[in-house]
Amino acid sequence: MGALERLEKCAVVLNENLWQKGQGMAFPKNFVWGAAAASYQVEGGARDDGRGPSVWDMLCRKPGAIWNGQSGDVACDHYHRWREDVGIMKAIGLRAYRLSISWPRIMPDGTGQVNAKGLDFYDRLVDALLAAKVTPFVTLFHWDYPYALYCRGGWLNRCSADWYAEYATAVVARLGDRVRHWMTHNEPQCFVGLGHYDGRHAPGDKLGWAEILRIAHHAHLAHGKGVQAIRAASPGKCAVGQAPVGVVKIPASDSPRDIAAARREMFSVSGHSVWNNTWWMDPIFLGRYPADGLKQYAADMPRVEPGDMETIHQPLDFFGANIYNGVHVRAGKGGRPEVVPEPPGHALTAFKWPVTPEALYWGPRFFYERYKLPIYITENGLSSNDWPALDGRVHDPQRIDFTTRYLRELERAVRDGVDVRGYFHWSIMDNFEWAEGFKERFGLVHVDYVTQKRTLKDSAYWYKRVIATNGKALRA
Ligand code: IFM
Repeated sequence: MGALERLEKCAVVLNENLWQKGQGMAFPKNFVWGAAAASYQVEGGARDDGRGPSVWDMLCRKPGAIWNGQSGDVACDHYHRWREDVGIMKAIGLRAYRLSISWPRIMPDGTGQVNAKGLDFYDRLVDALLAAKVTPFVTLFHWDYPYALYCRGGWLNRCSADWYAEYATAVVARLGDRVRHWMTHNEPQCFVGLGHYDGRHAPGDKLGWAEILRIAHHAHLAHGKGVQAIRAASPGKCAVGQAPVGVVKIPASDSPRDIAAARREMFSVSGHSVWNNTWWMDPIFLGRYPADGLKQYAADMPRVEPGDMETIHQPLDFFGANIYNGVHVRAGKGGRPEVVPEPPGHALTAFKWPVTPEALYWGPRFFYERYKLPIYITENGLSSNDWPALDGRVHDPQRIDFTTRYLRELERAVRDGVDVRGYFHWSIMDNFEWAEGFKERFGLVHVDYVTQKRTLKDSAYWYKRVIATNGKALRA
């Protein structure tokens, strides 16, 4: 029996006893209850104070690219309303807020000249968060890539790793005395795959597979050089991680065969698809590309120069996982993994994503087994069709139900020995959902994009109770 299984057995017995006495609560004392957002999705202020254009500004101008021709030009106007927004975070009792920095706000040309006014914005925001006792968790890159760099070849250019490190240095040199938690990239699968392979996201390219692998390698290198830059520029101790998409496979039953099949499927690479874990995570956390991927992609592999894998494989402090759902898998003939489709009528979010709470058990558990780092759920949530009702409130029972189910599963993972340190709900407020414009509402807080009025949804009040009770309210 492996260490995790042994730990799991003890933890289950221990916690079930406590549970019956009504005291069982697996979330650790300092569990980080947070919410997240990203610069281009909330800030607006697209032309303010010297911000340069990003690839998203460009894509939003392309006819037909974004739902109803919308853009993040104004979004939630957080660039001007950050004081009010931090006040809302404080009122909810958030322990942490995961924000991202807009690269073209800091360096309008992507490299070189630093825009002091851009840094000032984040400086004020960080101070306000700390004053409100909300810890900032900062992501350096959540997709708003400087257009100027795209014109220099963007991620196809190997220099992109050095450009990224230069930008990271500028940010950390300014904020590192107060920000202690850093993430390099958000969901590289998306900005590489959606942005450069199927073209739905900025910059809207449809490149070949060899180019995609090259871009992925440069993104890995940027991560590695970014981590080095963060550590070099940070005046004190800091924790560094990344927040990839967690592609989760859920065992169809508790049988060891199904569990093994799901694990195997979760850590395998198949075909010309970016939707896997190991191509993105193994180089960073283990220092090597996965063997099955190397075999399949031999003809398209980019040049991996001596020292690249060492640069990519920097010591990290945590594993950030963005998990929204998972796919059920069982052991077929000879133990071969087989996908089990959801039954007809299975619950879906407004985005038509399946509701699969166990993803927040098996995802963290499998990632912890493989990468052996403390885990933060850096994103989880749903879009739902909610609006201010006649009573003036925003009723979003689906968000409460969804999140209760997912958090109960996360707690089960904690009880079974997985080192989960925090949970960030996506999102603090409704915002610009990329190619879907403002159609999908993911927030705990409703935003009226015409008046910019913020209304706390029922789920925000519910989350406040969850935070205040360190999760006990999930059982109420
Ligand atoms: O809004 C996005 C976010 O930017 C990245 N992760 C998924 C969210 C919902 O689609």
